[in-house]
Amino acid sequence: AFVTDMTTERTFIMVKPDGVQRGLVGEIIKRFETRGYKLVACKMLWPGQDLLKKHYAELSDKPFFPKLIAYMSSGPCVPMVWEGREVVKMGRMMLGATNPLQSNPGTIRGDFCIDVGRNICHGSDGVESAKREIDLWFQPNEVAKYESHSKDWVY
Ligand code: FUP
Repeated sequence: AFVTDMTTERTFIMVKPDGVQRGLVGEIIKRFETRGYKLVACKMLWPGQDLLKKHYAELSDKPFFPKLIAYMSSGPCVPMVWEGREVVKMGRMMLGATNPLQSNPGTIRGDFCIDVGRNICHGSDGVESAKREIDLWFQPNEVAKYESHSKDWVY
């Protein structure tokens, strides 16, 4: 192998209810897979308000908070953990800006949405928040440890 686990980082990516309803789960997974990142956890879950309020605790004072919680609890989500070199920063870059109208074409939001309140996916904004979010959404035994055959080619 060309690379050790020292360079491996994890991020929390989640397809939001509008992304699930619009059939964009596969498209979003495909972009991370083909980029060379490794999927180590994935499930479908209709999140309750308590979980979402913890997830978005930092935003509880924002005027859009109630609408955000209503939107996010309106249907099933697909939370995932992706692993690979600088995946937190690159995941944000692949998603595009929070506001889809500021997301460049070629990004997930820039290609598939136009409304900040319906921006189809979430990605952790830092290594620390990624750890927090992974622990919030997944049990340790839901995160897989396995060797990816593509590793020697993409790194
Ligand atoms: P992000 O880190 O990209 O998830 O962005 P924020 O944590 O700032 O916002 C979380 C979610 O709140 C966004 F994905 C969409 C929603 N939001 C709004 O609905 N209106 C806003 O003005 C800002 C964010």
